[in-house]
Order: sequence, then structure tokens, then C-alpha cells
Amino acid sequence: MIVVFLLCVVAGMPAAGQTLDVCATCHANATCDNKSDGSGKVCNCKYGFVGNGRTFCQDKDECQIGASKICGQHTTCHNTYGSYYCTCLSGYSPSNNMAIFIPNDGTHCQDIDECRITNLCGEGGQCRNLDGSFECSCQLGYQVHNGVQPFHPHRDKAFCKVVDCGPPASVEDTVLLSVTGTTYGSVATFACDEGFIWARGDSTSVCGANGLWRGLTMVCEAKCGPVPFLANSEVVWHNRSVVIHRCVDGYHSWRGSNVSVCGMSGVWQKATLTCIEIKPPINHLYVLNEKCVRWRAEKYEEDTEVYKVAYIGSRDYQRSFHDKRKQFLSSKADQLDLCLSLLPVTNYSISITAVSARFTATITTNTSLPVPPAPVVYYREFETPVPTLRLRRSANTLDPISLYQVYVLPVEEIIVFDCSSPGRSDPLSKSKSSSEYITAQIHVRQVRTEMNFTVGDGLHYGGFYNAPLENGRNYYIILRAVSQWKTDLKSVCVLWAKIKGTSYVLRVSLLSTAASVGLFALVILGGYSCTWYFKKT
Ligand SMILES: *[C@@H]1O[C@H](CO)[C@@H](O)[C@H](O)[C@H]1NC(C)=O
Ligand SMILES: *[C@@H]1O[C@H](CO)[C@@H](O)[C@H](O)[C@H]1NC(C)=O
Ligand SMILES: *[C@@H]1O[C@H](CO)[C@@H](O)[C@H](O)[C@H]1NC(C)=O
Ligand SMILES: *[C@@H]1O[C@H](CO)[C@@H](O)[C@H](O)[C@H]1NC(C)=O
Ligand SMILES: *[C@@H]1O[C@H](CO)[C@@H](O)[C@H](O)[C@H]1NC(C)=O
Ligand SMILES: *[C@@H]1O[C@H](CO)[C@@H](O)[C@H](O)[C@H]1NC(C)=O
Ligand SMILES: CC(=O)N[C@H]1CO[C@H](CO)[C@@H](O)[C@@H]1O
Repeated sequence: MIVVFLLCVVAGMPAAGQTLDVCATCHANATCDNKSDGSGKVCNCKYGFVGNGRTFCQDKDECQIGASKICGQHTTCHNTYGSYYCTCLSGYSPSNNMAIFIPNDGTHCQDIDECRITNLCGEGGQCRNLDGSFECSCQLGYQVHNGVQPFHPHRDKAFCKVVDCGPPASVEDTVLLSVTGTTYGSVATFACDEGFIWARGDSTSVCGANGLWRGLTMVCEAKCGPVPFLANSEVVWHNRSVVIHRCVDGYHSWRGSNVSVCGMSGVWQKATLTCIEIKPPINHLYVLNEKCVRWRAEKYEEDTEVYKVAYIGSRDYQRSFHDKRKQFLSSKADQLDLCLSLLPVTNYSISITAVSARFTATITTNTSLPVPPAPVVYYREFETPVPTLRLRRSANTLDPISLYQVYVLPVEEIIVFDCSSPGRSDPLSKSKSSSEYITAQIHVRQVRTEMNFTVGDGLHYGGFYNAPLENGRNYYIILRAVSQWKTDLKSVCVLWAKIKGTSYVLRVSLLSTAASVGLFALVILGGYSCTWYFKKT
């Protein structure tokens, strides 16, 4: 410390007596000095003290007037007993390089350039000196962590860390060829993905200061264009070189590959998948012409399918009846027709199984009532009014629901007989004697294999009166065989006999239907709707 003593002369009081020892009266913190004029002694308070030098000398606080005034800028003033000293504020250092000073020799506090100390801001940090301080920011390629810029490395937890872009982000339809690193300035090089060609743009990407890869502007053009379309299918998965197809709901694949591939030539090698509607292996099954079944086969074209056709027939009116049969057939055809030997007036359940597809379709049907076979009669001509006629019947030719009706036709000018019209029963009530009537009705059960029937015997047959024939009149006798089931009725008529009561000569013209004349029998076929026209000549 350099202390400059100032000599202060305190004017002494005029001495009351020369004998007074002034020095003895000086304050402990005062000195006894010669008077400047040499006229005696005087007490002076020591440097740093103020007072009269004798009775009091008290400490003077130099710092009170302000550090910047007494010590200068950027200082702290420290008062001591009788003195003071100065120090520099943090960030400043005294120009004389001493820790403490008194500025009376020109010493002052000057800013410290902290940035002269290397690495003060850490790796990647950039130091900036401030008046009395400094701050850090991050160099290009570095980013601040744990804080914001600018930061102070001792005060904040912030620090600089090198920018890392991470693995290079790939752009659609490109592949990474090489990369020099992942930090700032690293370069990644890309190439077009399989199935693509480089159209234009930059194929490299650079790790930028913001931590992002940038610069890749490569445009990608697909070689093969949009994914190919297949009817009734959807795309399950695809990339630009491979497409996998699948049939949509309700359709299934009819062989073929389900993958499309982008070929070297830049065109799709399309999948060959064919999607067809899912249908049962047997469909559109129906009965055709009463005895045939027709169905559509759903299978691979070239495959042969084996079908088992089984059918069961039953009859309401004949409990014991069971027609149960089966047959197999194998075919490649898409449509099948099969005619079965179904019996008449029967309910059938027909089931068709596609053996390899393990699928069965069933249909029910019934067969209709057929026209009964024409009865075999012995045609004769009689000259008696009570002729006995013969009928033969082979067992089972007619079913149990049939019966016979015997018609009597009195011969008039013109006789019209319709086999399908129900006959009249009462010959007595007829107004016109020429009308035909039913003379007997005989159930088929009563016939067995052969029957002799005498016309005009006056008895009742099946509720009909077998009225005697008039002597001398001419008649035709017609036999009608009837099949009846519920409301359905089929019949056939045959000419059974001719009765000649008089000398009339008759010619029969069979105008409308087919006729067959045998040696013994005249059988008239043609069914229920046949109509005969008889003309007297
Ligand atoms: C004189 O000054 C000193 C410090 O320098 C102090 O300790 C002492 O008390 C003072 N004496 C009186 C009598 O004031
Ligand atoms: C598409 O996928 C196939 C099969 O997974 C693969 O071999 C091919 O490399 C892929 N192509 C593209 C361009 O991704
Ligand atoms: C494509 O076909 C293969 C074999 O032909 C088959 O295994 C695969 O399941 C099919 N994929 C689809 C999605 O249908
Ligand atoms: C066929 O079945 C129907 C209905 O069950 C029935 O009404 C009919 O009488 C049956 N026909 C024969 C011939 O069994
Ligand atoms: C026979 O089948 C036809 C058509 O399926 C139906 O209309 C008719 O009522 C059936 N007849 C009987 C007797 O079941
Ligand atoms: C029917 O008559 C013939 C001869 O006229 C006779 O031979 C035959 O046995 C008779 N049939 C019956 C079932 O009576
Ligand atoms: C310090 C100082 O100058 N002291 C002087 C005071 O006066 C006497 C005589 O008068 C001198 O002898 C001292 O030297």
C-alpha cells in the first residue's frame, strides 16, 4: 500500500503559557508536529482520522462518498480504520495487477477479456466478450442443449452439442447408397429404387445446421406405372415392383397367379388370376319335362365331376309304395340333363351330390296323372238287346285310382261323343232319347284280369242303373277308363260293341282321333279329349 501523508496544520490556539507541553495532550491517534512557522508544536489527527488532534480523532469513512468516486469505475471500496482500499468488480482487473489498490497512482479497473481463455464455452461454443463479462453461443453445426443461447457456461447448465441429423430420411421410391456420417455437413447419396428411373433432381442429402437432412430433390418415376387392375379383385399388398391381388368377397380364384411384377422392360407382367363368382358346385337345379333334371355345374372347366343321383318316390294313396333308386354319372359338362324313370302320380325327392366337391342339392317334384292305357276289349256286333261284352286287363296296367264307365249311345242321325265330358247317368230323365248315358260304373278292383258285362240287365253298377235296351234300336257301347287323383282326371275311351236292333246300316266315321282296329278288338287311343262323330248313312 502506498500511503500518502498529507500534512495538515491545525492552527493552534495562542499559547496561554510557554510551559504547556502540547505534544503530551495529543490524541492517541494524532501526531505531534512542528508548527509550520516553527513557533511551536501542534497536534494533528493521523491520516484517515478527522478531529482536533487532542480531544478527538475519529475514523473517516472514505467509501461513503461512493466507490466509483473514490476508487473509480467497476470497483468496490473497502474502508479500513484510518484508511481504505479499492478492489475491482468481478470481470475487471486492476491495471497495476495488484489485488487491492488506491487509485491515487493512476491505477484503475479494466475489463478482463475472458474469451482469451481457450475453450471457455466448451466444444462447439463461441465466446463473446462483454464489458465485465462474456457470453457463449454455439458455432455453426452445433446446437445448444439444456438452455438457450446466449448462455454462460458457469451459471447455466447449457452447453453446445454437435448437430446430429440421425440416419438419413429416405424418400419414397429411393434407396440409400452411401452416407458419410450423421452429423452436420454429412452427405447421404441416394439411388432410385427397383422399378424406378431417375428423372431429375439432386440425389444427395446434406445434414443441415437445424438437424435436418436437406437437399434431396430426386424425382421418381415409376417404370411400370399404376398398379394393374384385374376384374373382381382387390390389391392386398403392393410396392412399385410387386403387386399381390386377391379376389373380392363373393368371388374365388379360378387358378392363375396372384402376383403382378414390374418387368425389366418397364411394363407390368400382369397376374393371371381370374376371379369367379362363388356358386354352389350344383346350381340352377330344376325339373324338366316332369322326368328329367337339369343343373349347372360349377367347377374347373377341364375337371370331371362324378354325380350321385338318388331319388325316393312316395304316394299318399299307397302307403306301401317306395320307389328308391340311385345312379352315378360322371361328366365334364357345364350343364347336365338327366332323365329318370320316375313313376306316375308320385312325389319324388331327388338329391344330386357332386362327389368330389362334396356338395348335395335336393329338389322335390311330383309326377302327373297319366292318361290310362286303353283297355283291351273284344269288339263285337250284336243283334240282341242284352249283349255280354268282354274286357281284359293285365294286372297293374291301371293304378288303383281308376275305374271304368260304360256308355250307351243310342244311334241317331248324328251322334257326337266327347270322351272328356262327364256323362249323364239317368237314361229315363233324358228328354232326347238320342243322348248317351252311363249305364254302369265299375271300380277297377272288381275287374281283376277279365270281366264279362251284360248291357241292359236292369241292375245297378256303381250307383248307375243298367237300363234295358230298347228292342229294335241301334246302339253303340263305349267303354271309358278313368284315372282320377284328387281333382285331376284323365280318361280314354274305346268302342266296345255295336247293337243292331233293326235293319239300319251304319257306317262309322272316326273323324278326329287315331284309331286302331284289331282282329278282335277295336282300340281307340287318343286320350280324354277324343270326340267321335257318328253319321247315319
Ligand atoms: C486510535 O486508533 C486506533 C486504531 O488505529 C484505535 O484502536 C484506538 O482506539 C484509537 N484511540 C483512541 C483513544 O481513540
Ligand atoms: C417389392 O417387394 C418385393 C417382395 O417383397 C421385393 O423383392 C422388392 O425389392 C420390392 N421392391 C420395391 C421397389 O420395394
Ligand atoms: C397368392 O397365391 C399363393 C399361391 O398361389 C397363395 O399361397 C397365397 O395365399 C395367395 N395370396 C393371396 C393374397 O391370395
Ligand atoms: C305329394 O305331397 C303333397 C304335399 O305333401 C300331397 O298333398 C300330395 O298328396 C302328395 N302326392 C302323392 C302322390 O303322394
Ligand atoms: C305337384 O307339383 C306342382 C309343381 O311343383 C304343384 O303345383 C302341385 O300342386 C303338385 N301336386 C301335388 C299333388 O303335390
Ligand atoms: C266270360 O265269358 C267267357 C265266354 O263267354 C268265358 O269263357 C269266361 O270264363 C267268362 N269270364 C268270366 C270272368 O266269367
Ligand atoms: C521534525 C522537525 O522538523 N523537528 C524540528 C522541530 O524544531 C526543533 C527546534 O526548534 C528541531 O530541532 C526539530 O528538528
